[in-house]
Amino acid sequence: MQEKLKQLKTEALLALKSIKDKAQLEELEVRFLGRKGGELTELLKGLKDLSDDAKREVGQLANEVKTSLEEAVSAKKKEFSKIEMAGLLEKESLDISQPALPPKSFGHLHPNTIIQNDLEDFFTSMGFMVLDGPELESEYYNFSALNIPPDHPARDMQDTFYIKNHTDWVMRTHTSPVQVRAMQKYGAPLRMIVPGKCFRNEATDVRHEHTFYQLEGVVIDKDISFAHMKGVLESVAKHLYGPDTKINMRPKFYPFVEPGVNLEVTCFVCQGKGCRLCKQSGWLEIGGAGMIHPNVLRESGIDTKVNQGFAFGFGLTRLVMLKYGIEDVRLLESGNMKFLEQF
Ligand code: FA5
Repeated sequence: MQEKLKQLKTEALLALKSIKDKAQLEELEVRFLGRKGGELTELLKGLKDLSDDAKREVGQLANEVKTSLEEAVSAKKKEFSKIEMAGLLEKESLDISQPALPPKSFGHLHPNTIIQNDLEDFFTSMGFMVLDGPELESEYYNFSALNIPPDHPARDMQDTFYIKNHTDWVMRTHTSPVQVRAMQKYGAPLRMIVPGKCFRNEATDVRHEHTFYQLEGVVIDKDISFAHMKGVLESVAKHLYGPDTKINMRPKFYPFVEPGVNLEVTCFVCQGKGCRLCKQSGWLEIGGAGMIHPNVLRESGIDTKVNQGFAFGFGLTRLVMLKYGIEDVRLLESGNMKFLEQF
């Protein structure tokens, strides 16, 4: 039996040498050391027929064989684990010199942003600063400083979102409050524009959104006249819509300018002949403008004896609609990818 044990050990160790993977190792473990039917277990069943002395001797040898086989199997297991880990690490390794994969799709600018960027470039080329102002505005800057005192009916022209428990705060209804902020900060002379988001409590339709963009502009200097204003507004219209575009200015009341005008451009659908979109007028409204009211200049710290100026407020959203022939303003803020992917 001792011979058989030694032979089993030699055979098992030899077989272990040619093992190539974990599965083969498991098979081998079951074959030699398995509790049920393993070769060593089977061999040891013969122990019971031996004398006590022989049992002791053979038992000791059997233990040695079992221990050395178990150690050899466990060493092989560790070897395989190391190889497996190295393989995993190799798979996970990061080659930072490898060129990046090409992106599957590109994002792009929103049409509002395209026109805003374009107009910022256009105005900076004429020496205008580009400014920003708060969207949550004080009631003072949104109305009072613009010559619209509390309880004045002119406040009804722009229905507002007030802030709960802060009745002196509003979501700004136009970009005009930044006129006053800019004059107070920079004084005269001044040339600036403010593109930005505005909010109104509107019954929304194809032309009116609760959230939309305007682009405000102010010019203050000595001897600034209505003619300068007309020149700037006309050059914007021609820049955006082509050299044949004409502008029309109709008198309109805005409390912060005098005189004030409603600014229109040639309808892009009928080229001025009259159609459904322009309500047969041949013109489409794009904003308001006028010579800044002396009350607003004084409130902003401008010396009205020396300086005067004009202001304009384009509906930037409207400019975008006209540029791209968008018939429903609500599409612009809808997040509708089918619509946005066209730009
Ligand atoms: C104003 O907001 C004045 N602050 C403009 C101004 C500035 C006049 C400086 C004089 C001097 P009005 O409410 O008309 O004016 O709006 C100007 C433009 O914003 C409109 O012509 C229109 O193009 C756009 N607009 C107004 N309300 C909405 C709306 N709900 N949705 C989309 N565009 C709008």
